[in-house]
Amino acid sequence: MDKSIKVVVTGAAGQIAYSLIPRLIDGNTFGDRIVDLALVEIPQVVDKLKGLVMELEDSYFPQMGKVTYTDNFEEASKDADWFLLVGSIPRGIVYNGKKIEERSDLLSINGGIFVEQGKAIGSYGKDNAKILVVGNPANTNAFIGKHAANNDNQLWMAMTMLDSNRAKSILAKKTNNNVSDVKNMIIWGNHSPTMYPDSENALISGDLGSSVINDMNWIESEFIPTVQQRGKAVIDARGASSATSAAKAAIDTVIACENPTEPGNCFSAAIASDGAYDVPEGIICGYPLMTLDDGTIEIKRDISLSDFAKTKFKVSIDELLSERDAVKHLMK
Ligand code: NAX
Repeated sequence: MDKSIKVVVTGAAGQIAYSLIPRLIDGNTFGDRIVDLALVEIPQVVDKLKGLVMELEDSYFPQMGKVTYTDNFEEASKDADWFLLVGSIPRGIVYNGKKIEERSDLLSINGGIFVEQGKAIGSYGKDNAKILVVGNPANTNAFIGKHAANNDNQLWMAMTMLDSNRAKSILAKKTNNNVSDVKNMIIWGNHSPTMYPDSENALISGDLGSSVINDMNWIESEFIPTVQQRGKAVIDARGASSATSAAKAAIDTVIACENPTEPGNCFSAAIASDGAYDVPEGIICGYPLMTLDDGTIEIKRDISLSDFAKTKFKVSIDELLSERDAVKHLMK
């Protein structure tokens, strides 16, 4: 295995990145490999990264390699193995005099960024690069970026691990288990309030959620809406969107991709549909995934969805299709 790895992080001066970046070089995420970091920001704030680099230098991370920062995404992309695309305009901030609450606003503001970044990744990133989009609307940003990259050897993902971790925590509390006893917590569909967190196929201390929780009312009226709305609840409580939990989820996704998945298990992220589970091809959809021994990442295809699950999942697929249609003009 190559002893060094290059990771690009956008939005590097933002709040998620502040929690995320140190974890990339602490030896847990990439083991004993040396990690070169290319940190990217917009021109207005790129100089702030000097301070972050100073802090990284002062932290004694033995796995830290070369750390660079720039506002030039193409330059940062050269030969990168991983791209963590965090940079975007988050919900809740005032942008050009308007409070950004709606996904449609996020789509139009952020979509353009991902065309340029996608082209650079396709041309300059490693041929087997993995790309995790965190910046919202994550699925459709990844859809735009993947199309612009036009390089099918690279793997584009959108993050749903935070939703999965949130759902695990709620199921663990409900069933008096530790959070680590809840596995296979699949998030189907879009990283948005339409996502379907699948309690029925979760494994709770080894048993299927459908057999452990016999309370459809709780699932429908509490569990699902709480997971779907958790991002907003954190914004309301904290006055800022989720940061440390989002950073942890990004790290969890990288670790899940870098290490073979235990037989029978799966992890959550959104990738391009190849028609699996009757999802229209191409849209970036939340699926159960497995990392095989050779490092390939595949959709786990043996999950059975109840009629209830299919109805919920369809709502999210329909939303992804409408987002796809809304960004058609960026897909030339
Ligand atoms: P911050 O506003 O703290 O940081 C975002 C940073 O991105 C800013 O420093 C900004 O200058 C930078 N940026 C904007 N455009 C850029 C570009 N073209 N290239 C490089 N940098 C750029 O936001 P933060 O709280 O860190 O959140 C970042 C994104 O994550 C938001 O879009 C947010 O909605 C999204 N989230 C996604 C989650 C997920 O589960 N997929 C959960 C958490 C979070 O809400």
